Amino acid sequence: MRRWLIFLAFAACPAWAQVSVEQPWSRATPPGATIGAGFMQLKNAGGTAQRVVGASSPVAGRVEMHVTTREGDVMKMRQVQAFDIPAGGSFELKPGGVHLMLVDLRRPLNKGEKVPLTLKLEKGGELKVDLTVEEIGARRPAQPR
Ligand SMILES: [Cu+2]
Repeated sequence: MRRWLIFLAFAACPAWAQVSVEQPWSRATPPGATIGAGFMQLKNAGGTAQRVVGASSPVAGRVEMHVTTREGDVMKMRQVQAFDIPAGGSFELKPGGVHLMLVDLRRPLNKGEKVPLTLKLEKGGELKVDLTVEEIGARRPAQPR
């Protein structure tokens, strides 16, 4: 009986269900732009660390995970293989920092629309979010949501 209860607890709470996304957003792109960005706050309510190991969106040929580093006066973007969300913690994607890069955009992103995006977690499972598109060059999502 006890073993069964433990099994139920796990079945009802897969690891990926512990991860949530707050304020997913993007920025409008000028005509002809081939890249866009995705920002959000990733939260992990669970007791074990989680990793985002991939992302995809129907509006882009591929979605890369980028970090921004400063080299002298130059800001450079570098692709990474995963975003780590600590147990009980959060991980922020924001302009000038860590972000998702939508590469080979199939069409421009327009202010006010919602762009679907899927995050893939290392421990299995996917998180589907809608990026709210803010104006070109926005530094933060509009408030209130
Ligand atoms: Cu980038």
